[in-house]
Amino acid sequence: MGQHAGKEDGVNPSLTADTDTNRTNSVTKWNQVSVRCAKQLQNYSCTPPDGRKKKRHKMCRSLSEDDARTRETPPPSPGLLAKNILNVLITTTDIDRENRSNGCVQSRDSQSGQENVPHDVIPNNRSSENDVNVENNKNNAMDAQEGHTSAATCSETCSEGLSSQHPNATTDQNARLKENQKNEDKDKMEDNKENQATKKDGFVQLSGHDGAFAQGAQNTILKLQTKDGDTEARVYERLMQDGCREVVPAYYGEVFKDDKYYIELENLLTHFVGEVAVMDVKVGNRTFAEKEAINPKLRPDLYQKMVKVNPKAATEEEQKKQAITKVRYMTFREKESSTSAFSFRVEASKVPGGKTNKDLKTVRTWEQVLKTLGKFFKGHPAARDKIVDRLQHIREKFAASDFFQRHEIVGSSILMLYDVEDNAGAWMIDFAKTATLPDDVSVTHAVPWELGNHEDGYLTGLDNLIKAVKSCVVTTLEEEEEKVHFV
Ligand code: I3P
Repeated sequence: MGQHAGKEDGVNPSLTADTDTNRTNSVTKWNQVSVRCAKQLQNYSCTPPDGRKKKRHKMCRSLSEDDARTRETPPPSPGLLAKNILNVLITTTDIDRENRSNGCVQSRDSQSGQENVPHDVIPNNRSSENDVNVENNKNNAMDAQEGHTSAATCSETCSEGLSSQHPNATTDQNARLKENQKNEDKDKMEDNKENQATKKDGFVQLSGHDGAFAQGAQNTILKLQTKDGDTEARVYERLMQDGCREVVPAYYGEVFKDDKYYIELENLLTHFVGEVAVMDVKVGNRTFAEKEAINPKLRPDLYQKMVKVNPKAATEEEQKKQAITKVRYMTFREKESSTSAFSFRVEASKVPGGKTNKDLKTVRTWEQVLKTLGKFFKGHPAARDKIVDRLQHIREKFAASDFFQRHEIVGSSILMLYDVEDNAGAWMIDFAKTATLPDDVSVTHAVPWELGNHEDGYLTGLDNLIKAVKSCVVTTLEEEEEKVHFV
């Protein structure tokens, strides 16, 4: 499923090194899948697999590995069709274009250029004084998006020309051609791998750490939890009791499988038919936990990631140390992207027939954001309209939620999906860094963050996202077809 798999950082203070050791020992003996279903909390008792679970798993049940459970299909969200997961993996080529276009509305008013940001877009007032010139990278990112749907055609054409050495080329040119050929082949292999993974696994992983998801039961996916954290499981448990329940994937409990802890979630693809377009948007003006803001640990890996995005970003001191702190990296990412200005950013997207596009780290201006969204909804204005309605619904639910009044939401995403029939939906996901507020703190979710105020800018980001989705230019399918005829 196209869930963003943010790595869980929340450390449960009740877990000690000892309990972890106990757990590792018992884990090896425990070759079964253990599941605790939220619904069944009151009904089971079992021997927990380890110390950690002793506290958490008052009740759970064991299932053999091949016990193919079938969850009840969760109640479909308004306007969505609940479909069997198997259908999801079949590419629908026979599209009823006539029907689809009937539901289309004309493109709405467009916005171009950051200067033209609508007056009612809520700015994030955080300082941008360290902004650096990243025109090249931005352009690269936009180019990459442009090539998104046509990448396969392009690479076929190019690789034909590159497959043999050109007789008139210099040695250097030939070496470059060879290198390009190698890269093309690598890209193709990765595409194949990705498509195979999608078909085999029944879900699309847009972002997050590799291997963060596994296939669950028929209508579910498993999301990996880190060994020391159960934050996300606790959050989902509480959300299942909250007014926001219907705007997050249904939660079915914790699963222990192949020596790893997972949470079992509704597979959102089951609401759709054929290949699905998926976009992951990280919402909020802060992407790191408060404790990370004061962590002085220097990380060479993050330095490397930073200079890859922008080779000019490192200060002299950072260049000497070849390492930066996590907060430096995360704020760098916020400023390079639209997070600093608009409190949301597109993390990744995938449209039918295209490969996952993660090259979006420098999509920063309002114009770039609108262009990215416009490409995502290309040919599907009706789906866009439904998503606008759904985002507004999420906003209402969020604002009225008891849970979100008492929590800061960091690193959480909204997943937007639609299919060939213009079924469309959006859900809040990724709660690994969601934290309960200290008793004496309350948040508005709509003002800039300062250390200690726990603000996350979630509502600001959501409001801006709604405006952006509403105002991006989305072509109709007919317009797309006309373009093809005239090329
Ligand atoms: C990563 C991304 C992840 C973050 C990870 C970053 O950067 O922000 O959300 O994990 O930190 O490296 P990028 O998107 O540029 O790849 P958390 O959400 O767990 O903080 P990490 O390197 O500490 O895992």
